[in-house]
Amino acid sequence: MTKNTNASPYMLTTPIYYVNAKPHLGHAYTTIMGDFLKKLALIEGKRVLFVTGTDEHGEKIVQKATAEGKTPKELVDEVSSEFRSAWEKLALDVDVFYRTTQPDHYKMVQNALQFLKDKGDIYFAEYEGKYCVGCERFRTDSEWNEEGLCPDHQTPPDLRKEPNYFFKMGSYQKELIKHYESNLEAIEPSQYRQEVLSFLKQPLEDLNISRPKTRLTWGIELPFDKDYVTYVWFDALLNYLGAIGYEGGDFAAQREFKNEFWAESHHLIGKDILKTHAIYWPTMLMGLEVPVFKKLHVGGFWMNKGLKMSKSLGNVVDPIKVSEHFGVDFFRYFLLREMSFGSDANFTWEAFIARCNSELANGLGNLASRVLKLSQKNFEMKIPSASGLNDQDKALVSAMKALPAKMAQEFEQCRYHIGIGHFNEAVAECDRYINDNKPWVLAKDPEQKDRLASVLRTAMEALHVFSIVSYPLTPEASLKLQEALGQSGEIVGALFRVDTGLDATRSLTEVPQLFPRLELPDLE
Ligand code: ME8
Repeated sequence: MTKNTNASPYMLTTPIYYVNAKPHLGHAYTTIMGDFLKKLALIEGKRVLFVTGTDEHGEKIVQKATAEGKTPKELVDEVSSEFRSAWEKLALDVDVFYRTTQPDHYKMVQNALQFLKDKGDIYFAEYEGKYCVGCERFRTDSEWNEEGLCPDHQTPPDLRKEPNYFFKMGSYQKELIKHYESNLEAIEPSQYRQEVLSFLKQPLEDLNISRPKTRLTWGIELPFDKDYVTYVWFDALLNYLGAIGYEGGDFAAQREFKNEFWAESHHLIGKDILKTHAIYWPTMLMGLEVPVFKKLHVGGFWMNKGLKMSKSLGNVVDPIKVSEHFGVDFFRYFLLREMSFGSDANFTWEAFIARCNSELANGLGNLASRVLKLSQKNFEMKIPSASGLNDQDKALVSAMKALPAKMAQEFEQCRYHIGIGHFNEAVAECDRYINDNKPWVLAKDPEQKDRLASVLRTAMEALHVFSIVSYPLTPEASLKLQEALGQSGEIVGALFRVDTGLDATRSLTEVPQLFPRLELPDLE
């Protein structure tokens, strides 16, 4: 990979996940989406910083550790490394794996708190509210369902009354509304921006940002009161700045490179944590005098039999087992293609197998194998040169060259599944071209050798485009295809090669099987 320091920066983050249970399909989806967006930015030639990590403080971590007879430290070390290794097994290209128990994080959070305290944004007061330990936050009266339960965790509220420290979140309400009203793309899909703006019609309360040590000691001690630790969300959200080296305190005075990534910061989250990211986080940034992040990308839930897949409900699919059984490409393809980003989707094995077989095995897999085998057989291992292209050939080549822009148009609107649909339609168009031109018939007639060369070269140009645009989607198969075509496999800026076309001085290599047909797994 070449390092182009002039390339435009792009920062992507996932939530940092709680370590009270091992990673499941929902976490994998968000991290895969991050890796997909990273790879898209890479082929566009950007310089990307992809951040994920683990959220290791708070009450539910202590509850889990106690239940398992471990210290919180033992639990967080163990589960954090499971997350790290899960992303390695899924071949996700993470740049920073951030842990909220790393020592520099403690210092940064304490500096940030002191900065806010010194400017008068933090005060001490009595508080009474209804807490959800699963969400690790107080929910307002309207945020409990008809049975009085947390809609995400199906648990009753814990009534709490105690003195605590507060961040003057309410004082930033007007500025926040103005920010969302003037930045129409700050939260996508747009229904979530509407949801936030309508929530902001109510007066915004201040944020309780501490827990007395009599209740909880597992956290970051407040720099101005040793009897309190920092509220877990206040500590966790700051990871996004910690990942680019923020030290707390005066952001503008700290090193230049941070602002560069921060100005292009994209947070990927699930809709369960919209409020903490769309309200708590930007007001914290305003208090800290740091520019608000560029964009929130809000995903829906993966459901299993009508319920959100979640560790507390125990209905989760293990992403490692799926990808060990089927390979990472099929798994990520299905997740990215099946879900309309922002809405909920169901995970079923039937849908998984059906999509992978009909769209990958029968799609690009079959096409690549047909075209490459015919080329190898009839032109040895050379890329055939086309002596003359007819209108149909030219139309196919130009349709393929237009494909990346067509996909990008959908991706920009978060319609990833539709962009991927355009990819499948382009493969189908190329299939039709092959069926119309019947290269296997041309191959039997020596007088048609030139026409055969033109047809196969046209189809190989299409395969070349597919090998590049499929990199974010199915990276292993993309690289195999580039290798089979004898092409470089250089990723950064690879989209530029769509216009230049195949490097015909290279020779083909063995035809790989890109996507074997899948069978329904034995669910036992
Ligand atoms: O909320 N479908 O961590 P968490 C889709 N530590 N995505 C899902 C999902 C599902 N069924 N279940 C989980 C936390 N996710 C905090 C975040 S960030 C400063 C702190 C994904 O372990 C989705 O991205 O509960 C969701 O927002 C995230 O996992 C919640 O992970």
